[in-house]
Amino acid sequence: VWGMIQIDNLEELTKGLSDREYTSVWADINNIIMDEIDHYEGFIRNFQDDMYTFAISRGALHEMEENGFKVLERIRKLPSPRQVPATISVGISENVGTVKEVSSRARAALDIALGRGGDQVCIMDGESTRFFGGNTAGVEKNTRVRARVVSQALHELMLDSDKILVMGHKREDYDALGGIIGVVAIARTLGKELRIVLSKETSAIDKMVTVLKEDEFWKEHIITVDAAKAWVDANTLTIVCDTHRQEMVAAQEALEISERRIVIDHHRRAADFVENPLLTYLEPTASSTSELVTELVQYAGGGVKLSKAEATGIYAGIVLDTKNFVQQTGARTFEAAAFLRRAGADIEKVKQLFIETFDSVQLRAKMVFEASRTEGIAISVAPEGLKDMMALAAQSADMLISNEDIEAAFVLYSLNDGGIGVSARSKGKVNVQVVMEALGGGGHRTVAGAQLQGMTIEEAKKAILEHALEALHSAEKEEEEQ
Ligand SMILES: [Mn+2]
Repeated sequence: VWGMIQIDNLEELTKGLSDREYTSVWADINNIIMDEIDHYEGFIRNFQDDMYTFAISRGALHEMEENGFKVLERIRKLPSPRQVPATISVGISENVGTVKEVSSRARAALDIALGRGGDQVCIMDGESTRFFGGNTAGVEKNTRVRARVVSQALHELMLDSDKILVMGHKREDYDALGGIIGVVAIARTLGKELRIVLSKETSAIDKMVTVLKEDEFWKEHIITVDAAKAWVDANTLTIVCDTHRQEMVAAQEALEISERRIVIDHHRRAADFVENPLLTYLEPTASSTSELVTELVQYAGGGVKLSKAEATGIYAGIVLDTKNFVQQTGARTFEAAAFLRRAGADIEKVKQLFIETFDSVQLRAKMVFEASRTEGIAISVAPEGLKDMMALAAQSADMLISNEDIEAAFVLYSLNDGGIGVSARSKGKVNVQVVMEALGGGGHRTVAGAQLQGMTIEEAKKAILEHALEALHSAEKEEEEQ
């Protein structure tokens, strides 16, 4: 049985300490580790400040497991000068062929233990992967070390799988898709059966999906939620991007069938979490899942190739979540963007994606948010200075009218000739045709419009509201009389 031990947080433990204090902290930890292996009559060697390799008998491993790896707790309970508990991670491998293989598996097991947040033991015996410990909240480190470790752990877990299913959250956005693309690019090199499941509950990513599907690979490997449920089995490795909430994933049933799950996300930890993941890469300091997977792709090595379309798709994820590099953007965000750009990310294409998606969604949301409501009448005004707002104003009116308490909705926008355009919608009770006709426009009972000249926005709003309330009241009166 071969093993590796790493002290998880020697740097944090000893930051700012004198040499003498450093040595004393290190010696305390070292003694416990050495005693533990001695106790089981094993061989151990310390080969870096924080790294050990050891060999023990099968019987010893068995006993350690029976005892629940008390060594973790003994380390954690050491007095610590900086109030951070010391923790260690242990990777153990047995039964996997040559000494070379067994030692490299031990390294992989250690990476998985670290990837899960450290302070735990991971045992890989060629058939199963078992864990002990992991009781402290993992310290999220703002360094690339973790990206490298996670990349290796991800690689190992993929290698261990026959089938890999990749998904994002329900109603995928560009960041979820960017995460999916990165993971798929890594998985694809390993020759495993691979599927991507999309929820199809949104059209927000359609444009990018269409571009991806120009490539045979993407065309053939995207499946529906139902197909995913039928495809997965307990052994399938399921990788979730851009959410960690079980309720939010694109294909929840498929996720629950598979017992081997990985989460890659940048949102703050919620109470609801994908059940019992093998590996969690949760980095709330990162701008986006797309940024995280870009680093994973970089660490995965030269074999992983991104097509131009794929690099563009991941880049779009970063652009979305950083609102074009102004929000939550760190040095690593730009480094990831630079890597994607070198890989052929097409910035013009990304711009095109957002002209019809991000910008318009935001503008629509703004118009809905800023709507005022008087009884059942909603009125909103498109942001000033923007041209060609007719379609967006109409969509905003559609969104407003789809609310329960709104009977009629009006969205005003600037016309290129200086006039005011009005987009009107009704559920049917209020006849917006009559309202618009009173102002020189026209249309139907539920969909109408007008173009107003020689009025200010305020005057127009006032006039519309008056007519609309009149129409609403007369409709209500009619209802009462019936
Ligand atoms: Mn995101």
